[in-house]
Amino acid sequence: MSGKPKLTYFNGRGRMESIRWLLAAAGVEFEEDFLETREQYLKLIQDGHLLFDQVPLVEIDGMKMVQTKAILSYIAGKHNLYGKGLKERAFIDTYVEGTTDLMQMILTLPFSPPEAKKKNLPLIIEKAKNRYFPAYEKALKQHGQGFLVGNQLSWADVHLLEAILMVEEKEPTVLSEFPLLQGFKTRISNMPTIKKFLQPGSQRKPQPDDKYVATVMKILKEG
Ligand code: GTS
Repeated sequence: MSGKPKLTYFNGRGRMESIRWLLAAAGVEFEEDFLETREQYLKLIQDGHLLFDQVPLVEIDGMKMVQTKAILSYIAGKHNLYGKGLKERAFIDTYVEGTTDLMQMILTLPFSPPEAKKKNLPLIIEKAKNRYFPAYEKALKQHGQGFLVGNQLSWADVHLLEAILMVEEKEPTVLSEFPLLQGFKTRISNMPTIKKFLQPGSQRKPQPDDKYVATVMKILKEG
């Protein structure tokens, strides 16, 4: 056992991608086990490794953790990315929930039928522009510290950058009306650990394609 956290999930973004982002931002090296077959998934269940029969699974510090949010909170707390005190933590949780809601809509898109995909993408971009990004622009303005919470990088910043890049993949000009978010994106992207994660060859995963969707469906669906 190397002592590095071990991540078990499909070879794609999904719910695990934010965990990869947060570990990378914290400068933590990690190993990955990719699920390619339903048999692998069923074996994890049979061996009692998945508390709710679900992935992501992260083996860390002697624990076999499931539930994305619990895993992320643990990593954030362990690596000083979870603010100072209860109030900063409450703000971080609030901002993270917002970006989770936004990213969740994009993550589920490839799994929806073609008509829903076509209809929902413009609605998601509209929500990013009119609901989520104005809120983060305002938060940065009011806080005035270059970070969302406190005066150092937190989980909220890492998550927001992930969300910005995800929406930009769909709509490259989405930040044109948000000058503070543009500056935020440049600043946070250039932090050494994050810069490294954004370079080709890192463990960051590409946008899901049809093959990825088919693999996930095959592994999770019976019959
Ligand atoms: N609340 C859980 C979390 O956030 O970790 C949900 C996990 C979840 O639904 N995982 C899916 C799963 O294992 C895989 S995916 O949605 O991440 O692709 N589903 C199997 C099942 O039987 O629910």
